[in-house]
Amino acid sequence: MKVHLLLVGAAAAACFALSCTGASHGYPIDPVPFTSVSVTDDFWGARLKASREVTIPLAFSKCEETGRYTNFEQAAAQMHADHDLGFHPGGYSFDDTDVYKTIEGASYLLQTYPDPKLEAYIDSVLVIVAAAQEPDGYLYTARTMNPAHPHDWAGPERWSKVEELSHEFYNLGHMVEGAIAHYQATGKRNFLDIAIRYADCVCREIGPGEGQLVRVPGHQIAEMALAKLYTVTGERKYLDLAKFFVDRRGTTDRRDSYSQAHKTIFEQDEAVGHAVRAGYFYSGVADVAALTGEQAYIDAIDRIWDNIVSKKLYITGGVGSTNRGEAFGANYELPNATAYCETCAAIANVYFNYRMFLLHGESKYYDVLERSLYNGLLSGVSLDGGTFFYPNPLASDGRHARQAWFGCACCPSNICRFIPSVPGYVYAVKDDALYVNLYVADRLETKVKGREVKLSQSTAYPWEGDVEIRIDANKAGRFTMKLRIPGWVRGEVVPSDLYTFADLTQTHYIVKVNGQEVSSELQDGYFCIDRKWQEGDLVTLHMDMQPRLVRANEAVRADRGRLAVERGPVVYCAEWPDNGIPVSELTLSSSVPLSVEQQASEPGGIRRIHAGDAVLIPYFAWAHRGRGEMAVWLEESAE
Ligand code: FUB
Ligand code: ZN
Repeated sequence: MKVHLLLVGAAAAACFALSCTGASHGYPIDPVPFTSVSVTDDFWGARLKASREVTIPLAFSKCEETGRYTNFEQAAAQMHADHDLGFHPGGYSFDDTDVYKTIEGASYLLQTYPDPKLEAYIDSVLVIVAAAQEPDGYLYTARTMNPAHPHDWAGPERWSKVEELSHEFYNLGHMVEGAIAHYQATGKRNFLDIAIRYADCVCREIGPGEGQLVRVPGHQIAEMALAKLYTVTGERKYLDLAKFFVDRRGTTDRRDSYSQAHKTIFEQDEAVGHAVRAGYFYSGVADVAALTGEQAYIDAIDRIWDNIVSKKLYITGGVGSTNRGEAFGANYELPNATAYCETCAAIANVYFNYRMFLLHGESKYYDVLERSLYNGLLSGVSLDGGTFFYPNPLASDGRHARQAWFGCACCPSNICRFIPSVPGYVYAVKDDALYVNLYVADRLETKVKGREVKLSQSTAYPWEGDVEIRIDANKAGRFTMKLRIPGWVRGEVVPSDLYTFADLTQTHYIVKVNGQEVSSELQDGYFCIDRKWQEGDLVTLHMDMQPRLVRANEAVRADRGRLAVERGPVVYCAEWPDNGIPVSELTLSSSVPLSVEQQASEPGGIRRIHAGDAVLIPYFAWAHRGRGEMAVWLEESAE
């Protein structure tokens, strides 16, 4: 099978980019961009508000306070000086990316909530960034501020340590991602042009040609970013470089599993090494696969996805079990208290599963995406948007607490750019089908078969399993609405035997159109309703949302003899303030009655679960009441 190929220009609606004039993304399924979806949801509305009012202003203030902008100013000053100004490149060699990532998140928000003051602030930051760009486009303050004594990780010359820790290509990747979002949101080219100049510099200096260097990124992300830059500009050289980075990995000087360079991608079948690098790599491979149509890439990421989902995925959707190299562990090595589960790795897992859906159209990828989103990713930021986790362990003896920022700030700045992009994950379109992938109250304006379709979704998901979808306008006539029926309501915890439900509860779902129950065989996990839709048509989906007990595969030693609780897409944990005895002494039996409680005072509509003597709260909401014990997996008792 070949995935369908490039369609230049006319595929505007299909592009990741808003005002895309470049090339199609190449995926058989078209994303519905975040700009087409207005969130009216309590759950995600509160997250977007926290992003706007707290996370993004905080991140910009941290960029100021920690000298991120000073780095650009010093690079500019040194470039124009006739002597060594003696600046010392401290911090991390990728500190520039926090600026780019925060602009990216702010740009998504600007699209939905125009804010001239924020836009002007970003413009002023971009003036500082632009001034640090070398005449040939190179932009990396960790070298430019002191070329004779660059950052310890930078190496003596450009690209000399790019396969190790210089992060020169990582900086490029985040710059391009941020610049494209900014361009889409504002229509301004001031960031995009900076990014294009740096990308052009890399295209000139790196590649298979004579006089070029053969190098691959130490830390991936440039693959995804360059593929996206290709779709925005239509310039083939960016796709060629993305493909070059993918193809040459494992053939250069760097050949280790930490950076997924132990083999070529075509020979890989296991998720290994640094989990963020890995997730970004597999996502970049998916983009290149979509754009080139080469099946060998797809075969490789299919194998790796199977490995993750059957042997390396936490129940929270977190990945990367060990702090040794911030990496994937061995198969079934999923410790709880020492689980690393970096917030960035959960974000990378969402990127990867999203792309797998766009390639294959099966709901199982969204089942994994949703699990990461509502659990291992969301736990990375506090409910108020002001404090963050870097690792997200599944058990704590009380030493964990979210912090307002980190020296290595990859996670908070990734939260900055990810949360505002969530509306872009709700729907997708293919030919005459509209996929409803996430249940989020919103209003959608999109096109199916090239014709306008408007609908509104209302729901109290993830707390309740009832969803209403009303057709507000339809110029597309007949089309198929594909409702994702999540694995959890079909009796499947994850699309593998890594976790299974341990109770005897049967959950059901019911779909009605205009009050009449309809039936359909699921296709690839979707309930398909094919009809000539009229304005006012109402689809309702009811999903039973009983709390469920989960057991891990026996091969997961850390979870042997333990049970966990989840309800709908939300994984629960026991935390110290709610339980009269130490969390480590709480037990669950497979027949324990589970009941749901909602207290009016609970923020964000949170439901607790009572399981015998244990009181449980959503995992993402832990660590809001001071330090103390927490556990997702509780010991199983006989009765
Ligand atoms: O190297 C850049 C980022 O810093 C990685 O993605 C994180 O794991 C942290 O090491
Ligand atoms: Zn991180």
